[in-house]
Amino acid sequence: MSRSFPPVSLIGAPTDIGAGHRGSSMGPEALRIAGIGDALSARGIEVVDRGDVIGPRNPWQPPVDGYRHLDEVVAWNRAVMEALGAEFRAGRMPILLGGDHCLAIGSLSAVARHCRESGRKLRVLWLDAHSDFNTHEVTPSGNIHGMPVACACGLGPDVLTGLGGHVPAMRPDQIRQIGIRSVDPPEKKLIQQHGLDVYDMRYIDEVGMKRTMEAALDGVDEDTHLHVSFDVDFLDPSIAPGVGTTVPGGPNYREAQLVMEMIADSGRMGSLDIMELNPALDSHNATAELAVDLVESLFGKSTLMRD
Ligand SMILES: [Mn+2]
Repeated sequence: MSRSFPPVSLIGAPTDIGAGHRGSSMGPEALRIAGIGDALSARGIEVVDRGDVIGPRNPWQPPVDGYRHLDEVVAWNRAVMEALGAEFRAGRMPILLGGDHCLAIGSLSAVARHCRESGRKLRVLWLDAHSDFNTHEVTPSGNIHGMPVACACGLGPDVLTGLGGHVPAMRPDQIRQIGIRSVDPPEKKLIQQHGLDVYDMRYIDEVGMKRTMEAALDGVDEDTHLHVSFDVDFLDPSIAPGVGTTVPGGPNYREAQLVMEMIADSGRMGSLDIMELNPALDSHNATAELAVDLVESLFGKSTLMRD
């Protein structure tokens, strides 16, 4: 069994500018140390590490008008968007090594633009404990890593919603959220208003991960660009302690592997974010190593005996 993948570019974005804990700025290096490049090369994939995009330091200030570090968040996301855009134009698959999840505003903007320009359908799989659908009116913290999905759907400050030049960057019906188990009450109301498709842990418990993924991938075809935004806090904290916002009751190791294997089986993944890994909270880089293990499955390394 073999699949062919386009050449891959690793792009680090070492910042915790949108987070409530310091440390995800060290995520890219932890993923490199855990061997993400070699793991993909070993699967026969051509991999280039582009190094890190650069941006402003984290000034660690309180929120202003419901946003923490808005100017810095814009600068980082513009850098991410431009770096990913260059890879798409070169026919390569970007893997964004975060960094906190606010950087998905830049990656989603780049992916949405790429799909508009290439005439491809977009499907985003958002693997996360959180919906990240807050706005400055309802955010409890002002941390912009809780807002990227809302921004992508046009809810947020113009400097972020308009980053890619098209507002909204995407429609809620292009997004499927999986593993959700922590949503603020006003955020829940917004999600319902905008009709976001959420497969929360209750749904997964009731129908199982296989049927959840079949539903989330339904309609994906050869014209679809699948973007996977993997927040490491998607995983149960018992197997992935190295994140700032752990929530109990997430997918276990085997369920997470099944998610990745079914995405691989679709053959349509065109870009990937690996976000919120926080080495300062990890134990001997185990969470980074688990993330690399799961990425190998996303690229077709199967634990199964069948062909
Ligand atoms: Mn997130």
